[in-house]
Order: sequence, then structure tokens, then C-alpha cells
Amino acid sequence: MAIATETQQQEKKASEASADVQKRWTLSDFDIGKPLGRGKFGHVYLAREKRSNHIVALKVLFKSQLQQSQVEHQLRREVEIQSHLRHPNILRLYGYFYDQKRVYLILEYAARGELYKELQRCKHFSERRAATYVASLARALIYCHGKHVIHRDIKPENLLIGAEGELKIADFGWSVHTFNRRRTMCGTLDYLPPEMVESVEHDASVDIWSLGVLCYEFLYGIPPFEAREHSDTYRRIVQVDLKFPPKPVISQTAKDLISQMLVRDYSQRLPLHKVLQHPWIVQNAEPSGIYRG
Ligand code: AK7
Repeated sequence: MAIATETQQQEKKASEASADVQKRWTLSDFDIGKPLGRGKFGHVYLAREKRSNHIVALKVLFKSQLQQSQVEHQLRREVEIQSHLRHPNILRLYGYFYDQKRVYLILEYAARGELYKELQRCKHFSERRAATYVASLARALIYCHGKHVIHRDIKPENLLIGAEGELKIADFGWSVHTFNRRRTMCGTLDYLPPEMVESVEHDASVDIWSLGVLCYEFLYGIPPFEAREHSDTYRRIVQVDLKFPPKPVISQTAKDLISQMLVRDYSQRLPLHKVLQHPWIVQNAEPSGIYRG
């Protein structure tokens, strides 16, 4: 692989400092192709690294907009976190570079594009397809949580589909690394109230809730607490006002799994390893994690 992560680049830089041949990416290293998507902070393009012919996705972010929204620290955190993650269901972030006006993220290219578009097109997924995606997500999140990373922003817009149909989690812009906080707290834990001790210990369960919401949305085509007014959605979430419409017809085991993830008391949500063992997943998910239709 010719594309090096920032860390690898820095290692290279250090080892080659005396020779003064350090490699930094610039826009001229890439041929730019068609636009793949557009977001609030900039567009994503198909691109090819000229030397290796490696195909990537290049996300272009405008510094002025990042500064205006005061999210530079979030972007730095995303790059730092995501360049250390290696999992088949997590979109790779190979590195970044910048010029006067823009920041560029060098990303793994997901050939079948954005999942939310596929969901819009299909209205809702079959139980086989939904279960395959939920299992892939659970495995990716178990991996993240094992590295003390919480994504916190799992939604269809942040999910991509690879060339083989495999699901890829993207955009760790809202993720956090809990390791430092937890470590710093070790010494002072004695003085903390239960809710703070608990929130440190159980933070990762926010991703279980999101997975429950996604599972529902995959099957019904709409998120469970949707309402016209923001305040109504808020009320429905805090009351866990969970209803299963009669159509489309969904199996009782699927509803059972969703109900076990969408639990208000976060300590009572079904742990991710148990999600993988749930009968609905075992009976419906493709063992390969690849949905072929
Ligand atoms: N077919 C953005 C704004 C502000 C961010 O956008 C952080 C991302 C992966 C992304 C997916 C890009 C590969 C595609 C495709 C597509 Br379509 N990629 N194949 N799209 N990672 S977008 N990250 N981060 C971001 C911030 C922050 F500053 F707030 F953190």
C-alpha cells in the first residue's frame, strides 16, 4: 500500500530527516475524478494516487467553514482516532494534507456508495439484509469499544457500502476516545458520585441505542421516534415511545432485539456481543457479513 497514515508519514519523516526526503501529500499527487457526495463542510471526490494508481476518496473541507463552526479540534480528533482503527467494517482514513484554504482527508473508497440512498431507493430492507448490516455494525462497534473509542454518531448518512456489499462505518467527527478520561479518573474515582462513575463506565452503550434505532430504520424505513416537531421527537425518545407499525410485517424476534437495545436505563441495554448471539441475528445475518441481494 503506497498510502501511508500520518503516523507512518511521521515515522518516515523521522527516519529520513537526515536525508531530507520527507514525503507529504499534496493535491498534485492525485488525479481527481467525479464527485461522490457533498456535505456541509465540502465535497468528496473519487481520486487516484498517481504513483501507485491506488483509488481513494478525497474529502475536501474548507478551513474557513471549519473555523466558523469551531470544529477544528473535532477534525483533529477524528484523524487521530480513525487512523489507528483497522477493521473491515470501518472506512480507512489513510491520511490528510492541507493548503491555504482547504483540508483534505484521504479516505478508503466505498464503491457502492452511501447506504441512506440505498435505503431511500428500497424504502426498507429485508430482514436478511438488515440483520447482516446490524451484525457488521455490532462487530465494528465491539472493535471500537475495545479500543475505548465511542462513535456517538451512527446513522444511515455515516454508513457506506463497499465493492462486495460490505458495510463500512465512516465519519468519526463526533467520536471520542475515553481512554485518557478514564485513566485520569482512576486516581480520583473515590470522590465521584454514582452517575459520573456510571457514565464513564457505560458511555459505550450510546452506540447500542443507535444500533437499535438503525435496526428499526433498516426494517421500517423510518427512525422509531420520528415526529414533525423536534420537541415531540425529544419527548418520544425520553419516554422510549416505541411502536411497531403493522406494515411492513416484521418478525417478532426482530422486534424483540430492537426492544432490548432501545432501553432507557443504559446499563440494561443488550451488550453488543449478545446482539451477535441473538436468535434474529443468528437466523438471518449472512455469516460472511456480505449481503448479495
Ligand atoms: N463512496 C467533516 C466535517 C467536519 C468527515 O466528513 C469532520 C468523513 C468519511 C467520509 C465519507 C466520505 C468513500 C465517501 C464514498 C464516499 Br460517498 N467516502 N467512498 N464519502 N469520513 S466523511 N469524515 N469528517 C468531518 C468534521 C469535524 F470537523 F467536525 F470534525
